[in-house]
Amino acid sequence: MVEVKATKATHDTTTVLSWYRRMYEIRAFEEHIQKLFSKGEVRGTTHLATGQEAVAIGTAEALRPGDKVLCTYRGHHHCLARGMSPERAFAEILGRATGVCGGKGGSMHLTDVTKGLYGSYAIVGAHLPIAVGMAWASKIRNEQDVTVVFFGDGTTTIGAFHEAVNMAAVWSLPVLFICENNRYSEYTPIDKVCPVPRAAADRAPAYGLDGIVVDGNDIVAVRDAVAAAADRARSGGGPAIIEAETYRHGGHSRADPAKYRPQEEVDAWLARDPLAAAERTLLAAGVDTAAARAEVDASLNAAVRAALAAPEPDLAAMYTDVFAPEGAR
Ligand SMILES: Cc1ncc(C[n+]2csc(CCOP(=O)(O)OP(=O)(O)O)c2C)c(N)n1
Repeated sequence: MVEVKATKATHDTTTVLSWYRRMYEIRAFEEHIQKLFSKGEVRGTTHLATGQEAVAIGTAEALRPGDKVLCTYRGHHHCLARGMSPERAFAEILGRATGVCGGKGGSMHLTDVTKGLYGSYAIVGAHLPIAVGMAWASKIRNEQDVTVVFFGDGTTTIGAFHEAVNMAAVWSLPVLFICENNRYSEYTPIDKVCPVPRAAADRAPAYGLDGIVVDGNDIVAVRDAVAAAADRARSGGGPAIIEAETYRHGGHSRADPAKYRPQEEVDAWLARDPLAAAERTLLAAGVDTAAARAEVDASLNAAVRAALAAPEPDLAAMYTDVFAPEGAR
């Protein structure tokens, strides 16, 4: 087991402010989604990642433009961190034609290959073998890209996780399995269904890998762990399993009030909120954060207005993008 500790080094306030701004954008984006959902504007459901923003920003900081990312239905933060346009993400979640998938994917299926985002997947574990296939393609083509696949702790109890990690390890593929351990698989605490304390990292040795554990609420620790694993993977060192310990502040989905969680647990994790921590660092250094928030708020408000004003997809769009004979676009 390798634990990547948070670095004690201080970072210049410009860098911390940029991380704060990006985490705040994700948080505010999801607050808009929650409001739109309450007004009945979002069809189906939506899964928020409030509290998990540092995993997304830390990973995005470590990746190169050509690297590929796959995530789950809880993926707004990964998509925004990787550069998806908030306006097109809003439009997608609102089912508008200007959305990243033409309004046909919704909250659980955000995708934008121009930003290296190869899909959000609602079937638990289904995307892990896909990520392995993508990493295999990179290896065959002699490309230097790594494929990153995010999943939750609950996913480690599904067969596809074990098949994917096994094949990636045997073929030494450049794929990073990043488990966002937010301690719950829907409404079930992970320790009720998983026999080891670290759902992903403790299982890594069974596949000949080191289990890497990192504080998922610390951008620097996440960035360093991912950067080291990516460097190794690019030079033929094979896959890595990184378990980022974090917490979702809310329920599993918008329909879940999350009453099953002990209040002390919630309070302890709220005290470790990565956004609030970045703000404390900045305020202690005398940096005002209000201007950054105002700027983000103004741009997100405009993005929501534009998305709401956009048309719904044409009925004929139902028959397009069903097959990809020329590959993904
Ligand atoms: C194959 C499959 N089985 C069950 C479900 C229902 N389901 C949706 S989310 C979820 C829990 C996943 O938990 P975890 O992997 O920890 O991800 P998190 O939601 O915490 O990010 C389950 C069982 C599903 N979507 N797909």
